Amino acid sequence: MNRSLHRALYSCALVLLTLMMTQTAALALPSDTLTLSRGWTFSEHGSSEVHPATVPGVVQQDLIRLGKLPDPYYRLAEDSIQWVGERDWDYACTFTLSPEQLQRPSIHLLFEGLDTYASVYLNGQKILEAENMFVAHEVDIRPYVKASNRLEVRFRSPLTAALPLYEAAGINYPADNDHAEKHLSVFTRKAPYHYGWDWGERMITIGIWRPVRVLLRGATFFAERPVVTYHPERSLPIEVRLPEGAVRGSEATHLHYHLYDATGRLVFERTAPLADFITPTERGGLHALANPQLWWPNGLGKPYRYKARFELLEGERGRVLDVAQCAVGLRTVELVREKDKDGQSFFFRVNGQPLFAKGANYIPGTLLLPTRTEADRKQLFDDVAGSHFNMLRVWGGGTYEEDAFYDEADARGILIWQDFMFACTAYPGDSAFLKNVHSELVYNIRRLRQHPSVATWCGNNEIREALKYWGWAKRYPKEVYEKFWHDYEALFCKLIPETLREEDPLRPYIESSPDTVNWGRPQEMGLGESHYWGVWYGRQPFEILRERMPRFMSEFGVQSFPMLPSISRFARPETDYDLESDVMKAHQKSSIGNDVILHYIRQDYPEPRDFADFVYLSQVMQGRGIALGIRAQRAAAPFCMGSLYWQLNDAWPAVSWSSIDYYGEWKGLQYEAKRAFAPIILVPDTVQGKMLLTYDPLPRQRQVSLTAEVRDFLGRLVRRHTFAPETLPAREVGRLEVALPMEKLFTSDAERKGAFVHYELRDARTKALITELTDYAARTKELRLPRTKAGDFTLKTTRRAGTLFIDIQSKTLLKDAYIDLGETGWQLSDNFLDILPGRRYRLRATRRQNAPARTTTALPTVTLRSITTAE
Ligand code: BMA
Repeated sequence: MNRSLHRALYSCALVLLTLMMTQTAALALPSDTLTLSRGWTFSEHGSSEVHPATVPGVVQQDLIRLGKLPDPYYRLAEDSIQWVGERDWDYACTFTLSPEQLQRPSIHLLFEGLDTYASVYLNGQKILEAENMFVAHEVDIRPYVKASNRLEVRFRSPLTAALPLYEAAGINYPADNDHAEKHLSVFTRKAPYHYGWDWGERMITIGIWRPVRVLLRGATFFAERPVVTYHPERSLPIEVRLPEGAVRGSEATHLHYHLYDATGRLVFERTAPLADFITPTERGGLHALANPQLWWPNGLGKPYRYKARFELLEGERGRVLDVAQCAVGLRTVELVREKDKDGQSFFFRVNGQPLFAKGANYIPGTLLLPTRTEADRKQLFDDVAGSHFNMLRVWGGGTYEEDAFYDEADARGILIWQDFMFACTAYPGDSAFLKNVHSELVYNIRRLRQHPSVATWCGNNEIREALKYWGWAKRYPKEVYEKFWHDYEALFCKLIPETLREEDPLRPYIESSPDTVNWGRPQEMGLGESHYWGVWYGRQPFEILRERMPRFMSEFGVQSFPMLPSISRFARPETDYDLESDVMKAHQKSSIGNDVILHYIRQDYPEPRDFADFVYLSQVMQGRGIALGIRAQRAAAPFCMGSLYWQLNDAWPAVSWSSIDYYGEWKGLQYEAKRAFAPIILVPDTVQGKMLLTYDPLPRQRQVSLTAEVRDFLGRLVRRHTFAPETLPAREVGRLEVALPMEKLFTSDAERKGAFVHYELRDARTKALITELTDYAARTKELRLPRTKAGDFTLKTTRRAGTLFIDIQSKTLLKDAYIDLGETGWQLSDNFLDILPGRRYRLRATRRQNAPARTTTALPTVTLRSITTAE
């Protein structure tokens, strides 16, 4: 390599002098922070080939950038990328400190995340050994730091690092999602899904995945932020507590605390000795506030946030030694588990009000975690808040998300059910493992506890269920199986709850999800929360979701294919557009997947005609089926008080249970979920002959009127039925049952197969439309749908500024119409809808905020597919 280039690569920059506080880091960042993000290099250990490195980043992302690794998501790339995770990699950079900076009493190096096994050297001196990607490391480097410094981070392959532990244990742990013969993943505190999953490829990433900073502080500083909690039952309801050990150094005597409202107006201020905040007293950390604004979840009010600012003072009016700030949301969250006549309740109460949880399970949006952008995050929260979600479960096989994720959840009113990162396998329980996990617990609990959005902690995903029902008792010798239980209890029944009692006593803890109910034991459904997999794994019809009703549905789902424009980004139409092609099989990680998808399509829909039709029908089936479940669960309130489907998103382009595919395209399910999670919905049950009006708490009572119009598929009115007006009471999760006179709506078999019923719910006074729904008295495949001919419908696309308008009108019913723009990156105002005969539709399409820029100004070619139209 050319020497000057070599030198240039090694010369590192001191970057970004931030004179700002971050509001979210658990460790209150001091006023003087150097972020080391430039001038890094990386090389394979032992190789002289040195390349510029992205920090934060992982080796794989740089190798892709350098053209040394293929796009890991394209076609069959998976096998060819595995070598990277099997090798060791070195990172290095240099940085300088000015004479003034070297004078700072405290100089620490902060790694916010190292993935995973790393030895860190500063000027040749080893300063850190890391072995957990979920923790930050802060090292006092004052003894070793100089004007010019060389920092080296040497990573070992997580596979070779874990091998001795595997061999010493003498057990191949269950971990069936770990796509290797030896299940090494359980020994390593690294995102479990990196090792593969039943929706994910395997990519063992390695690198400095979160920022590196030099913290230049005074002799006294905040090592932890004060914690603000809200206790409405007390006369002084706001508590500001300085956790023990939160202040380093000996100069601080007082804390100056300010609280600002959302407009920046100071609403409270106090200076008091530290002791009055360590054990909060009315002279210090306890106070009231006139008219406190509460933080509310999406749909129930504003997610109001105050801003708190804390100053450490030397003397009551003395020097400011350090500053910390954070957003504060005043709210209470309880998880109510009370014995009742049906078993045991399971619901969240927010600010005293029972909440029906609406949302989905979230997995990391890529395997290359550091490549995610702010636009990705904003788009994600736009998607979920716009679809009326109020909760996401951050599932335990991924990662604890970055601070900005929880900030966004706080700002959008999305409650977070936060799993600890353990999923679907037994784990070791030796003291070294538990010690490592303990540091992970403390770090993440402290980092996240100030977020009003974080509603509950949960120990793990499905491990209790697995121990009981996944056949491990037979698969392993008795003593091994007993060890699994013993280690399980040490971690989830002891270490985690004990740590939470110390660090975050107010927040609920669920030991394992599901907590009690196994889907194969319907008699248990009244006891709590369930992952209902009778639909999908049990191949039961969707309609069973009306009967198998848990107290809270925390997972249920079926798979579909990604959108066709998305498939075109990872597969080649000529060779790969076939269920049996190697590429499609490689992107379907569930061994039973395509068979089960076809099973469910055949229940309700005509046989798919070709690959594209299969893709389309998989989405119609998934959307309609899961929405049936969501509606039934909402209609079963207050018995059932939550509906989180599996799964919101994808980590790579895959056939999966997601409702938004890897490229951000909404599948049929996301549109259906948005409708089914709307504040007021109609839930018809044509079999039982009833209609349920189901609604989230309303600010005031509402008079509504319901009408039903039966029309044939050419739009001709068959009959009209008006129901008596009803009153929806205010302020409760409600349901109102109305008898559906099915025999009056459809009077013959011909009508049942040749007509639809369109319901409209209107405000009785203003006549404004609240919600509408089209329903059928027969399965789609039994309907006598007219074959759509050319000229039966019109589709016109126009553009005004950045918005496309798509106008549709049809003479015949277009059942399950899917509007395809032929390319990814567009957000449609609606899709996967029944286009009713004679009605005009105008859809809007805008670019998604994280979509790549288009390379053409031409209008996209818009096509329409429905059950009876091929194109
Ligand atoms: C759920 C999840 C995942 C899995 C999914 C589909 O139970 O917790 O582990 O991907 O099932 O099988």
